[in-house]
Amino acid sequence: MRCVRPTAANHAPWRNPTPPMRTQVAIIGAGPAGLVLAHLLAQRGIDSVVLENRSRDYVERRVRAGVLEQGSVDLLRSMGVAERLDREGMVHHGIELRFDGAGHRIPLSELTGGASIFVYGQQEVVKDLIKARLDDGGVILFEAEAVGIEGALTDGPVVRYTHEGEPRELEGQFVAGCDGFHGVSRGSIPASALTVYDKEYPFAWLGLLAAVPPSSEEVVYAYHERGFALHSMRSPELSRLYVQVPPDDSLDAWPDGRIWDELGARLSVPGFTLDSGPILEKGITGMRSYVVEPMQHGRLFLAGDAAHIVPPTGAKGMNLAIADARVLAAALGAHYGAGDDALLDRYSNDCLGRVWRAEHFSWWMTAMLHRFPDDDPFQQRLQLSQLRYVTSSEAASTSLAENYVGLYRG
Ligand code: FAS
Ligand code: PHB
Repeated sequence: MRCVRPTAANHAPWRNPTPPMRTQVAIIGAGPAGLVLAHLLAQRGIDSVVLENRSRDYVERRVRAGVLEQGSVDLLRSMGVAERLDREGMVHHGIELRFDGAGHRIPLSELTGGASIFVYGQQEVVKDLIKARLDDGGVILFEAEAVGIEGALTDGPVVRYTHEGEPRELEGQFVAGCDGFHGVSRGSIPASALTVYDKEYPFAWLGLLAAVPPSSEEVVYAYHERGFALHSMRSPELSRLYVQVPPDDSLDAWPDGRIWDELGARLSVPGFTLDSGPILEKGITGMRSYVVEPMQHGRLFLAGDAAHIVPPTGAKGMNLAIADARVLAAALGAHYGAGDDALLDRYSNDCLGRVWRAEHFSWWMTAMLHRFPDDDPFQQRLQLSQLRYVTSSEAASTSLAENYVGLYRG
């Protein structure tokens, strides 16, 4: 069934001044989850419409995640949307942990039979996916805010949304809630139908994008008595860095000079110089672990941040979103291709094993690398002992490496 645009023939004027649009899968959200899903569905001949409440320019400029797992890159390549990623993305074979005034490299590829990570900004992934969908004639409505979902327990759920100031309806046979943590999908499910697992951390990350070549070739995580810091990058000309701050901190308290001084102190090891430069963008992001179970309710399926959040210390958020979309696309493919709903019925279970593994790894990396406001010398000794073990034991560093590059591939 192709997307049915309203016409005089299918218009029911008594229902709504603007006739509803119809599609097979209504997707809320044009982030990694929604866009990967739309593309994978189209490859299976399944029609979808994506509703995105922000403008195209906004979503393509929003600086967020930066690390793609091997499995995510392999999927994007199989989708035919990785040409620019392969040209501009940076392949990394290791990361560095810094503590006790020294750097310790974790050789990711060596420890995982050759798997790598790819540093390529989330906004670049979003740009590539939007272009591919629109080039293929896909339907993405920007500045279209979903305001409610009705009939999730029927075989004809309806998404109410506003577009160009007008109330509208999108009728689907399924709804994919890919609208992130603050979207409308999860909230449309009765609380009695869900179990929420939620943990907030007593710190946040101040993230910045700077027009300065990276001072390290690989991603660096630093445990320091002043707090955590992270050195990453987006290109040979652009650095992406983060510094741990109190959860209620404000950008007003962080003029550029203070940011560079603090990063320099926390990343300092002999022989290392942190080059500073113009800061193009900065923001403070809270740290949270969150999972909702199940990730489905009738014909409404949650994917990505709509269903789960991880602290970014494990670089998992975007990768989890992409992996959920892959599972949901296969399940919908089985429904439409073979009338088989077994994969749809177990979508949530098929996702949650991977989700909880990433939740644990992200929590583990966060607990090991951050200074906690209520920690004490004993806690700090435990963290240092763990860091020394992880960087000196092949078994322990292999465990970190296989989680970091991603345990689930294909
Ligand atoms: P997204 O939030 O990416 O996309 C949801 C989309 O739905 C958005 O475009 C939103 O505008 C839209 N939407 C919301 N409500 C809607 C409505 N009612 N109607 C229509 N559309 C609606 N992860 C990492 O791995 N590493 C990082 O460094 C990292 N940094 C981050 C920094 C910030 C500031 C944030 C907020 C997140 C960060 N993340 C990071 C996590 C992030 O990358 C997410 O995991 C990833 O974007 C998840 O993708 P989606 O599930 O598609 O959700
Ligand atoms: C990033 O490059 O934005 C990045 C890298 C590693 C992380 C989080 C963010 O753990």
